Amino acid sequence: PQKIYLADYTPPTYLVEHVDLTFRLAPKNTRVLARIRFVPNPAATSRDFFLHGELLTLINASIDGTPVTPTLVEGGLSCDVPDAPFTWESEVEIAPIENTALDGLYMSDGMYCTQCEAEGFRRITYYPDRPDVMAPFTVRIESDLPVLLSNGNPADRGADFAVWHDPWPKPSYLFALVAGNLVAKRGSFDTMSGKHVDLAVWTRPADAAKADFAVGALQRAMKWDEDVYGREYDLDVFNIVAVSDFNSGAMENKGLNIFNTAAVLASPDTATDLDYERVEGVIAHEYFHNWTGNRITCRDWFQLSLKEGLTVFRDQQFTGDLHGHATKRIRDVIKLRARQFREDNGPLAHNVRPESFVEISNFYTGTIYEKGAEVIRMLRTLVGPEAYAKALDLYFARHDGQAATIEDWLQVFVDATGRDLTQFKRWYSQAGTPRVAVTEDYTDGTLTLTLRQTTPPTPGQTDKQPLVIPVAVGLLNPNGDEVVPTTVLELTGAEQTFTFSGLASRPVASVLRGFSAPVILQREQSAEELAFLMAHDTDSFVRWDSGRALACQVLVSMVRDHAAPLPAYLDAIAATLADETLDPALRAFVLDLPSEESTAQTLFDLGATPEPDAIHDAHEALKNHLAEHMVTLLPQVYAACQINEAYTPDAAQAGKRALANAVLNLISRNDGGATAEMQFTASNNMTLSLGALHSLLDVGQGRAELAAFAQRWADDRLVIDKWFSLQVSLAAPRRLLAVLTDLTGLESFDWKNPNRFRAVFGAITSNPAGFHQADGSVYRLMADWLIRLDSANPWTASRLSAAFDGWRRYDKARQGLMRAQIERIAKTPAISREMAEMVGRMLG
Ligand code: B3K
Ligand code: ZN
Repeated sequence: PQKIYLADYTPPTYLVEHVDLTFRLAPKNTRVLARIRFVPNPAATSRDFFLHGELLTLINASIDGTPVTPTLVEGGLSCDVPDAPFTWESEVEIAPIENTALDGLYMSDGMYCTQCEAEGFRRITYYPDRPDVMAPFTVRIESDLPVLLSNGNPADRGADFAVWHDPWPKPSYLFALVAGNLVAKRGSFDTMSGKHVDLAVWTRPADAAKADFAVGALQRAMKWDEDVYGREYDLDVFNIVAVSDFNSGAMENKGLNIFNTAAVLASPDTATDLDYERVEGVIAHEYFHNWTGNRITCRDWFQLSLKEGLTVFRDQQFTGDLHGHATKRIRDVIKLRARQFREDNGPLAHNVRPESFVEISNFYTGTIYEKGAEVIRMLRTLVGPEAYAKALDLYFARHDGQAATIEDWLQVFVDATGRDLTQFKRWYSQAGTPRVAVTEDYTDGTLTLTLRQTTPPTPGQTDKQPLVIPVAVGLLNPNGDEVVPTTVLELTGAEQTFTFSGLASRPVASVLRGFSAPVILQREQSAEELAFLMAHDTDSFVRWDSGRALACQVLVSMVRDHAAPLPAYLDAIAATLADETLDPALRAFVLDLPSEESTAQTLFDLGATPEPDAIHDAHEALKNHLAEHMVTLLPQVYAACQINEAYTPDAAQAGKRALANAVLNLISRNDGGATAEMQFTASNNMTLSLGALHSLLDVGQGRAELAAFAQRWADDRLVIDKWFSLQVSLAAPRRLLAVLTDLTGLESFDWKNPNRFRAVFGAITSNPAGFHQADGSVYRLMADWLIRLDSANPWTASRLSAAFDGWRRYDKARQGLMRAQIERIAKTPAISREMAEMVGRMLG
């Protein structure tokens, strides 16, 4: 497949002044009429005229009213055009009902909807489908469906048509259209300058009751962006539409966000507390894109993190401000380590700004999103919050209405702060997770910390340069008092020392507070010191992470040396759990053990070959030890977490429920699931129901409850997705193949629906011992299904193929079995470009 390079960027030859589209909707033969005003781009180096187009039937085309016969080539058309402004008109036919890729215009539950990012607009009409071509759009939709929506403001409405006008120049990837039988949950927002905005969240009639929360979340996001970033909304309406068939979480189309139902609908009995937090976070994320993405967009897709990293950072700040920074940070770090560190440590590692790709759709990754956000967080830490705000103001003032680059982004920081960011920029061009080794020496009242950074080689990048790494450090006295408050050390060299003098006694250093940089800390710490930090650090992140580090040590020695868990660890966990001054949500996190996947990576980093069954057994054994060690404490904590008030998803209640569920999981190991059964029966919300079900399955119980759950929620697809997922992720490893075979044989396994497919095959990665069955049977089944899905929906299939990315970590036999499956996918005739690129990189 053809690679595209950042270095080959050339400006568009023609710009677009205005776009007029008319849609005559019909499932098998929708007609799209386009009228586009082109003007020569003075910055262009040629006058070649090329329009992207895929899966389109061209009916006719004209230039300034004169019919033309363009040359159709793969991926689009070219045509002789004037070296002066002209009007291009075309009519094409498309078949939305046949669009199973869910890219472009497609149908879901009888409604029409679109997904254009990154390159879906070319499946709707011929167009320069690249983000640096920005234009205002007018859209006319002809259909007798009751609700007809597009971007911008409503301009006209008749019995069987609607016209929308979007005055803000936008790239084609932000185009959207929706038509269907939908109902609205409405609200409004008055902006900081007094503009009234009508808000609506559109759903299928059956889902109407689940849209209330989304309206409130949108209002909170609009207010926060005004208060914190000074950003005001810029249209008369803001519409959100919920769609059941959707490849990603949601899409920030101008004024018309389209959402996966999973990321917008919520009600207490069907959504968990985490679902609520996710819904609010995704709504905020898509809303924040209005400025960071839409008003200022990306010059080309290599700059994707310009909008995604920044918008993720903004949504993280938002959720932290609303619900508490401590828990939000821990959750984000868990996700970063699981998703991005894994990617960075394997064959799919890539830069925050890639330099080449075959399919941009393969780069909606943890690195572009979450590492991109970490890079911005570090920048803010380095320059400080005031300078950050000043730089952002400059960014909005200077680049509004433009398609910008990472260089533009960094330049506003240089101009606002005078700081040289040459070395910092390496975060964008160097892949891999840096390791920071910490050693310490204490002599005569002076503590010397030596920090050494190294980044392991990644595909195509063997030579790594030192990065600018902000390492936040604090020092504690042996009695637990803080003697040196948080100080940010700037590590710029390969090795550097930092000293703290005038100390009365040897302190305990708390390092990487708040997870100040996306690095792996390498530090020899005794169990006593980690337990001390767990009990005393003023930084909640280090408190939690010390518990993690200790758990990691314990698990490694259990797997490698068949050791019993350290009593110091069990005592530290019990002490934390019993500490009623600690936020329940933080106590719940302390019970959340590292995943089996992360233990595998730790062992691999230590030079061992991870053995999935042994790791699984060690994790189970550790949970049993914890349960036994805290046999009297657990029911006390559980009792203290019970809530009598009506359900709300707020942080206080959610924290208690998280702790109740975490404790219940251990209690079930002592009582065989009796308490979990009671919780399941008594529960009136999804958080506690699912928590109970989880605990029951974990101890080999729960068959009756699973059946009751399936029956009760048979008509609720999002809840049934959870039902599928839970059974896959919690299946006993040796039973996983049978479970998968049963589940995929059910009539309700609608494999073309991305949520359903992900519920089953996306959950496999959380059951590594099941996935890595020694006979390779699960590898084979997974590959079969990836090949099948790829023929219908390459985007979702190629993303899930990353399940195989860790294949080189395992023993020779498993490597051979996985490799054989990856190669089988690669050799399948008619495999998509997306999938071909992914398997190619994994074999790499
Ligand atoms: N920008 C979209 C990503 C869509 C993925 C397209 N294949 C969602 C988001 O990041 O907000
Ligand atoms: Zn985004």
